[in-house]
Amino acid sequence: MMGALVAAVLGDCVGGEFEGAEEVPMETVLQHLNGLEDETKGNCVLEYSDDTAMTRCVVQSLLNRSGYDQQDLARRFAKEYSASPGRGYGSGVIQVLKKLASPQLVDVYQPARDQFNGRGSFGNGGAMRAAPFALAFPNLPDVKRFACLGAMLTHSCSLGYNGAVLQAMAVHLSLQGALCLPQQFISRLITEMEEVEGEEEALRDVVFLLKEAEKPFCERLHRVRDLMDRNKVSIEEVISELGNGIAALHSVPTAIFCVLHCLQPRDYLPESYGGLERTIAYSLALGGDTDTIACMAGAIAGAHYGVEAVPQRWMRCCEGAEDADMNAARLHALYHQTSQGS
Ligand code: R7I
Ligand code: MG
Ligand code: MG
Repeated sequence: MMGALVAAVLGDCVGGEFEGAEEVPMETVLQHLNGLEDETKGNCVLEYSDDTAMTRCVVQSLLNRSGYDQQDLARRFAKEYSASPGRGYGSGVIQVLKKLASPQLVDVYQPARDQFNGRGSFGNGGAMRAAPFALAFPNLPDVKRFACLGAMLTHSCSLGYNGAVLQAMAVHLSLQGALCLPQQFISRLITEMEEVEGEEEALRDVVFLLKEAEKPFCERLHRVRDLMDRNKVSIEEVISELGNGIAALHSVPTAIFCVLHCLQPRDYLPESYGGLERTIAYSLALGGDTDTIACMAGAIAGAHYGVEAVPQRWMRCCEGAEDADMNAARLHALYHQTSQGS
């Protein structure tokens, strides 16, 4: 369970180097990762970005309020942004965060609804911070519900908040050991998303939103399954089939694929790497929104492999990794509390 939050921070910190790069040769990725192991460099510090900054707000809010509290979480997002605005936030979400700071605000979901001419953002900012919901609630319906609401504070388009629901579910199932049976894992996600995307509001958004499939996340998850079944898949194919961009639809299924693909050793990755290291390295090699894809893949993989699998040498370099370790333990306690209460 600690693994999920720690590996998410790791993905964000090490992925920051390549965010927005079009193509990243694996060699460059491995060099970057090897650099973290270089003792002579002293204290290397890779700063975390908005992905971790907002995840920390979710963690703190869940802990302080012993559950989901929209007012409290909205206030924390706004406060965090105004304290450190330079963490690389998406250009749209900044407007929301400024409005959330207003003490006159009555409906904390309203600023998100006003984005992009009233359609709401489809960015991956809701999904990138969804992991703590998977850790805090013992049953899947709660995980889905609160991941969705937590995302809607900034992302009111179904393509934005459903990405958060999918990411939180992937982490939650992974925590329960579901990645031991990868085929069943992906099938379960598809079944769950069939239901989520069947909801009326999601359909309306998507139809309005142009050429997407009727159930866009389900369609992408089917592509993940097809790619999984194949022996050899090139990075180019992964990018063209699943995407590596800033939209939740073009990054959450991609992150899930990274984890599944790296369950086995791959000949282009060092033999000394365990699954968690493979997952992060592979996520970076896709280029595009590397910090966020590595952060989300890291959360899912970290839940599966556990905190013991996180390389100490990498962890030492990443701002906020120690905190994540501590916070995950506290969230775990909340989980037990919630499961006994219900
Ligand atoms: O989703 P969001 O919080 O951004 C997260 C990303 C991650 O990669 C972070 O690491 C950080 O780098 O940013 O922020 P938003 O501003 O809501 O969405 C991100 C971007 O997606 C926007 O700036 C837009 O470029 C684009 N976008 C849209 N464009 C047109 N129409 C999101 N929604 C729309 C839309 O509806
Ligand atoms: Mg970021
Ligand atoms: Mg990013």
